[in-house]
Amino acid sequence: MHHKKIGWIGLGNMGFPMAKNLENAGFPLSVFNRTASKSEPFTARSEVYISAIELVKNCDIIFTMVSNDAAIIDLYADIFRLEDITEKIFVDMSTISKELTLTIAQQLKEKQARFIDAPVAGSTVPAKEGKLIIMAGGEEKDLQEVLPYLQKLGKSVKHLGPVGQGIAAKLAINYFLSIIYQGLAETVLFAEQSGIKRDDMLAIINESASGSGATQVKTPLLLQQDYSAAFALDLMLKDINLAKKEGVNSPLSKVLIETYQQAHDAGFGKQDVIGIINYLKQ
Ligand code: NA7
Repeated sequence: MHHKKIGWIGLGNMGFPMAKNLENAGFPLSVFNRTASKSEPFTARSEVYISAIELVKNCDIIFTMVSNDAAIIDLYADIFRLEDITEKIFVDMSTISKELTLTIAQQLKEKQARFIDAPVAGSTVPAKEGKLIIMAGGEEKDLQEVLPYLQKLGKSVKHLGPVGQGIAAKLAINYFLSIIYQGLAETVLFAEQSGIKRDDMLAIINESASGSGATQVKTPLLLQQDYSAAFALDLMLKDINLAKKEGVNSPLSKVLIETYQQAHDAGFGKQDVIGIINYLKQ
């Protein structure tokens, strides 16, 4: 049987552990990252490329997990220079705009290539454990071809419709998360203002119906005051702005955009998203 050659572009906080899971599963893997040093831990078992274009040439299925629209635009500017990409499947797992998703998919189609948007819910811990939730948009037969790989990255893969619908679902779930994180930070600060210790309040939240996986994940960070990014505040700001672009126009959305933007402007953008608390308590 012909083994498909799998390419992975983007070895950031999310892409690195995800690519490692594919490597550990034994798939023939090729990797590329703009900053070459991040590819170093792959040299023993995978093929490391120093150009995205060379990787794409040599692979059948190409995953991308990069920051934002600008990164995807850069990468595809290179990829579209390739003469023949017929039948290749491109799977973008980044969170980018729906508009760009549809544009890239269309341009690939014109070159007889295929596209799936497959952004994820879950940050670095579920990424390491292969327990992400994957929201996919695209043709069913294309999704079937990439399913064996997606199943090594996630605990569930949901096919939500044509290209763009994965991103649509992702923007909705992250909108909810942005509410939870700002709500959690505001609640903890309110309780502290009334003399309730942070660890007591977090224990109450997590034992109560208001607790969730999201509050539990951020609890140790809030207690240890460790704000190194599992999911950077700037990435959340990007996602709420993408949701706005997609038409979210609720009362809360306006407040969220304003608060996360101000937290970014005040210099908290590189912290974890729960670092919103540091902005709010100023
Ligand atoms: P990170 O940890 O900020 O990683 C971003 C990755 O994107 C990293 O590999 C970057 O390469 C890469 N990148 C950024 N800009 C470019 C350009 N212009 N060209 C090529 N590669 C680029 O983000 P996460 O892993 O947390 O998140 C990834 C996505 O999942 C994001 O959409 C989230 O919202 C969800 P570098 O190492 O900086 O050279």
